Amino acid sequence: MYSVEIDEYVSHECDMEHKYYLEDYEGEMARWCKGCGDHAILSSVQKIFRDRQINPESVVCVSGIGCSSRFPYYLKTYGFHGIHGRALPISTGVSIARPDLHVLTVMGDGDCFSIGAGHWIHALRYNVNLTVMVFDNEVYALTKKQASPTTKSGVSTNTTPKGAYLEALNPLSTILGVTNVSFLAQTATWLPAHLGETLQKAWDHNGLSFVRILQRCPIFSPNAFMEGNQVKVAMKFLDYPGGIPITQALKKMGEVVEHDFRDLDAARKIAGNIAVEPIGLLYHNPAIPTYNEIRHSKVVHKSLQERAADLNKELDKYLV
Ligand SMILES: Cc1ncc(C[n+]2csc(CCOP(=O)(O)OP(=O)(O)O)c2C)c(N)n1
Ligand code: SF4
Repeated sequence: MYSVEIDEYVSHECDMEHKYYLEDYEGEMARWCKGCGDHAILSSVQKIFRDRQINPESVVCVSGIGCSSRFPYYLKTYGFHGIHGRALPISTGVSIARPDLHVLTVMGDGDCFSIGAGHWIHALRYNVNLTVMVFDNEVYALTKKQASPTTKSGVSTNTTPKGAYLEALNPLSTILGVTNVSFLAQTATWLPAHLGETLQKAWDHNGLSFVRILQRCPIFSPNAFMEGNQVKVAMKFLDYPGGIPITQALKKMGEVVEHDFRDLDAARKIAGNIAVEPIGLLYHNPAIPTYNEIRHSKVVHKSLQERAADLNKELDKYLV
């Protein structure tokens, strides 16, 4: 009666090389639309976790609200589907309280650059220890096509039927203008190998690693980056030893420029030209202290007995 269960259990236990399989990171069945770039990001993260044998219980995935923010349902780790725009304060709390866990923050462009903009700037300045991914489809998708800060001017949406009036926000320039920024990379959902390499680099960074992912939404912003199935957005691949590898296949998809990711001024210059999307590592400075380190170095850690003595001293003040 019990033999099947025992056999399965034994075969898993004996495979010492792979303790965790892809299915160990698979949560609910993803309900994103067919062709949605979010699927590519999810499978990239799951593959990285499998290849690196990440313990699912050591990761907390925190999101806001949006199509992108359904990520924690589909990734089988600890998860927190938060409030629109508030993924970063929640992530900050988790990261400070539980430095032993790795926090993966997921937001959409509306979530991060609009309602969450205040948190975005300050989380960067605090350099909280987080891996942050923004899925940027240049529209509010979950609420069915309102203009977001990164919607290009002239693009028709439900809130701007005659075309968006304003020039789009440049998130890369904004990020590189914030004090203490320590990691910025950009990649795209239609470049799976580059996406995977970028996320691995971001994962390894101690501090806030910010990855803007240009994300296909074939339903509400099909023309943002593509024309049918062809990539139409102009791309500039950033190449440098120790950066994100630019393969021969990528070299055929756009111009390649050498960019030293340690040079903040050079990164700002590249980020300033959004007519051509830079793809790669824009900036990396691992020397900037994280807020976690600063915070924990300032806190005096007292023993249980010392804390009890302090409490008794306070209470003694109210004795009559
Ligand atoms: C406080 C608050 N304001 C507005 C909404 C409605 N709302 C839900 S998702 C969303 C925008 C989602 O767009 P984005 O963040 O770009 O993510 P996407 O769906 O494109 O992944 C909005 C405005 C909300 N849920 N809560
Ligand atoms: S509406 Fe767009 S972003 Fe949302 S699941 Fe569908 S394709 Fe993805």
